[in-house]
Amino acid sequence: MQSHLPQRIEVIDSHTAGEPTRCIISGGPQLGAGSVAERLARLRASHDVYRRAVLCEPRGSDVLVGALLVEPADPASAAGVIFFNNAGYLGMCGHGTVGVAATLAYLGRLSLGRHIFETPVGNVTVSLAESGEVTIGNVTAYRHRARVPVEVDGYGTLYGDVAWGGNWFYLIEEHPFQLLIEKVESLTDFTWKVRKSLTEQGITGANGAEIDHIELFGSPLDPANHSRNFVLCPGKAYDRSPCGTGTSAKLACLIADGKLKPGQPWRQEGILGSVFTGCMQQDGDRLIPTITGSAYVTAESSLIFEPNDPFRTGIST
Ligand code: PYC
Repeated sequence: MQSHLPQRIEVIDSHTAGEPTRCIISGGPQLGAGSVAERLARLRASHDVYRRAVLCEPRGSDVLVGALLVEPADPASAAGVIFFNNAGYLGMCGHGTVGVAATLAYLGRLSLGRHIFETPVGNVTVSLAESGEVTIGNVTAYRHRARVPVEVDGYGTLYGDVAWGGNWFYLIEEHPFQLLIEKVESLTDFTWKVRKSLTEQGITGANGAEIDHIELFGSPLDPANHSRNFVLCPGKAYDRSPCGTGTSAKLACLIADGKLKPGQPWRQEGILGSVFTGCMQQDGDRLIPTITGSAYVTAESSLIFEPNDPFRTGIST
């Protein structure tokens, strides 16, 4: 059964390193019991109107990432969370997890220390420090394929790694661009072409999964950092933050190339100059990326959906 929007949905907005997150606090759909992945399947099949109404214009924008809080399957977990954007749903979201932690702390619902959040792609840990800094222990990240060629119209053959960091990424080191905010339009055009070329040429993540994030790397502007990136998100917006899942994918590639050791910090600078500190931690035979960053609450709002509003369910293209 398709669901109908309520008249009001309560949200808290935050930004993490410049990238916004809109967390639905109340008024979300009833998704029943089960794992967060099962509830995402129900949200996608029967309640997608919530995503469009909350995230897309006129109430949202292409840049926003949404976070729907759901009851965790395990009562010992602090929260279940489903992330979404203007184009669809995300497996995990690093900046969004930091934003949700800051939001729950703002509401007095998350204490200092270590907690578990359940996501559709697995459990992550969230450690809230007294400074407000949040460290995520992400799902396992790995490089799926190294130096995969793709033909891109106007650019010839490019090479990139395909890696998982909670979402699928194509990571490019060699490209003709300077990673500067004033070049964002050409960076977006280029990475969008890469994304379409990957799809056309059948280049995918494991089990045919679509690669929906493209990541470019370059030298950092601040010598205290190790690298700078530009990340294109699935709905064609660029990530204002250094991207938590993208940094996790990068850590997996660095480890696979022997360029980083477990426990060694990696300071990833994003296109705005904001930084996530990443580190690959050995946990038995698993490698767990940790990402540290800070988020700030920017608004506490009621979204209103008047019954006669022709755009009450959002403008989606
Ligand atoms: O931080 O993982 C992230 C992310 C994914 C898309 C936007 N931000």
